[in-house]
Amino acid sequence: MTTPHRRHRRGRLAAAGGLTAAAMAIALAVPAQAAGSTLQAAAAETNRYFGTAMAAHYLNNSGTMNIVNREFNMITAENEMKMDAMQPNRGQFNWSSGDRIVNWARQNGKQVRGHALAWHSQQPGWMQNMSGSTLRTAMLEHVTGVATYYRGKIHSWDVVNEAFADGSSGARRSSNLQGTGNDWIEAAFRAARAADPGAKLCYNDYNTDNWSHAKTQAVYNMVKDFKSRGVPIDCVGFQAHFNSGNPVPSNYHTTLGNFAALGVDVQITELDIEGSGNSQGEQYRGIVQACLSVARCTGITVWGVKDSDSWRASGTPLLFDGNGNKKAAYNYTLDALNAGGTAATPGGQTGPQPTQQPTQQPTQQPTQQPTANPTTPPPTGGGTCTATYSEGQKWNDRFNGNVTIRANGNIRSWTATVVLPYPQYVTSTWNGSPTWPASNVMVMRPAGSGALASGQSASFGFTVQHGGNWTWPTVTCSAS
Ligand code: 9MR
Repeated sequence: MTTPHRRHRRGRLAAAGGLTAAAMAIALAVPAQAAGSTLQAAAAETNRYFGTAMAAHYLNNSGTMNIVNREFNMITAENEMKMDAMQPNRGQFNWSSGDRIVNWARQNGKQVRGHALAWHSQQPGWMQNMSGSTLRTAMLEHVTGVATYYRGKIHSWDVVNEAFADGSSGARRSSNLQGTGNDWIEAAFRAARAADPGAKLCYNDYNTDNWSHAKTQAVYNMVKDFKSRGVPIDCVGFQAHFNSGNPVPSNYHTTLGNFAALGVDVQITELDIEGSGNSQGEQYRGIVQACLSVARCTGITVWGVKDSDSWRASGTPLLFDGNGNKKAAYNYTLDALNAGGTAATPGGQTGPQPTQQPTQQPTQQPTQQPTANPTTPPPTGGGTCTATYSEGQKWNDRFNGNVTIRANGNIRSWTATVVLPYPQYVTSTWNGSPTWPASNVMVMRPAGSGALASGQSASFGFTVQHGGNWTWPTVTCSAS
């Protein structure tokens, strides 16, 4: 074995532990000169993951699987969890191909990016000719069915994939899903959140890398709008498929940073760059550097292992050649990861997790009612808010929930969105003014002015008829 023992040991630690806090703490504690000898170990030095797409046929190739196991700690199924694979006949889900990949990943300490819940492409035949409310219902049933089945096993879901048009229009892509109404994307996100509150929910697209492109701006504006209205979005995926006609833009760090500033994680989700030699390597380095310059750029995934497995094999776009040898692009990538950068600080999900709530008792909150502070309204807004759910009283058939809204910076007002998992519904509310954009969504606004100075809190509450589902509702908050 030619690898120095110390370096080898670090790689194994990160591989065995995935992104556990312990593994990261160990990785972060290692001096800079002890460079990570694998992609996952080097990425873990700045608290990031390094992933690959994986097709089911990789499992039959031990050489490829050795590379996957050694180098990567995040797995995306290349095709096996798409709509056509998951629900080949309406109402009849087929988990077998997705399970092979998810199970292998979990058994080997890897995390999983789910790809993709709703997309105009790779729809099963029965869905392709659907339209209107029939399609909307079928799409939501698909999102709910798949996200529920994989609940708790997915790090991030690509909830909606490629919904914007290319070119200068900045418009949505026309598709059967778009034809069901402009709100189809947010409906998909709400359904995904209700089905798996623990997964980060991403919008994923390509040609969104250059900050000055209309498509980039259009996606940015959608995410900004979603955040302002409390639509549950946690991350934006940048596919990052590049070639000579579509090179890595020099302003990539600007794009990633601007999206992150909206309050979402950003992830490079399908990286491949056609080319060879040093020029290909330099472009890979540019991507790594852009990600490492943005704290909320939390990980990079390449779209396959060996060039020969790529969806565009003739462009030799990946990090390993057809024999599994490391290319120059691999070395550039590893070196750029080892050079370090801003440590990643992933955001939490915008709604609390069911298991995280019991410590936050509503009894702590009465002194922080909105009525306690209307005499000192902040002069300006601009802050953000955090919504925290806490359990209230429980009965056989219903429970009370309390939500604390805390201002981070002065805010003029706030809006909280409560998403209820099926079949729950709200029977009463207090200390707020509710509206109902969907049967399982309550939007709560302050009964009074809603102004809070930085650090101040307000609270509201509600009673839920749970119908046997004891999962707590998820709550998000936006401020003005
Ligand atoms: O790599 C995937 C390829 O095997 C499939 O034939 C193709 C079908 O659309 O999808 C490829 O993956 C795509 C991904 O799901 C979404 N972004 C673009 C990827 C490359 O086409």
